[in-house]
Amino acid sequence: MSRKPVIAGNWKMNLTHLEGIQLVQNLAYHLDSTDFDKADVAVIPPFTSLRSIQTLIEGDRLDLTLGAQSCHHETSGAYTGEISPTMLSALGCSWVIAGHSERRTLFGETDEVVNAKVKAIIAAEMTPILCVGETLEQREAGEAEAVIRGQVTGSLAGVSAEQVADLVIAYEPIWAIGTGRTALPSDADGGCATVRATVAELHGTETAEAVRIQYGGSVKPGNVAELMSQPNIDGALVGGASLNADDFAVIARFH
Ligand code: G2H
Repeated sequence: MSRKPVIAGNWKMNLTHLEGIQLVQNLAYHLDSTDFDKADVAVIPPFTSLRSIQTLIEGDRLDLTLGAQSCHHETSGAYTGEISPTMLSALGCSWVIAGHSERRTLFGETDEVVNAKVKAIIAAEMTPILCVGETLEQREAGEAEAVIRGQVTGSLAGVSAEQVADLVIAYEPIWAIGTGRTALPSDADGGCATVRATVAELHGTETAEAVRIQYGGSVKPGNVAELMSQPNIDGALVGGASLNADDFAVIARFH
């Protein structure tokens, strides 16, 4: 089965809304319709930039899609400081990251919390980008596969096969995030293969063949082609390199 790659730029807590507009304008200058035929290309800015970038995408009829970095699982209510999936959907978001390792590590998000978010994102008719991945310590202890399996299983509890087939899962080994230390293509593919095998066990091979699995962790212009040539890798979740329009354009045009 051929799966359309998803190249998504996760800006994390970087860029003001004015800087964000400039980046997207530069990015649009580099990409043309043939690029979007070959890959879904998304920008995932901080909440404060969503409205201005949505306006730019709509006004200039760009093929870029918009995503958010997180959300709360409730639709509305007394949750000071939080943003709901409904609000993100109304802003034109197509994607929402759930369970990024920085959310898991720095903000205590468990598989249970991530699972509630995944369900809420789907209910709001957006696509979750579910992140999983092991720490260096877990990898060195030979626990990587069990950690990946546990996170996929826990984060997708109660999500149907049809819903899983439509989502995106990002395998991001924590030791490769923002460190400049990219996983070897074979290791990256191995992690993505574990994600796919877990989905197959949960929902069958058809679902596993349909789900798109990204690699994330220090993806750069110089390593993207080799990573994307791996059989289980269907795109990239890009952090640092997505903050530079030239670099992100090269990554998005890896094909
Ligand atoms: C992993 C990745 C983006 P970076 O977090 O999600 O970041 O490319 O900076 O390692």
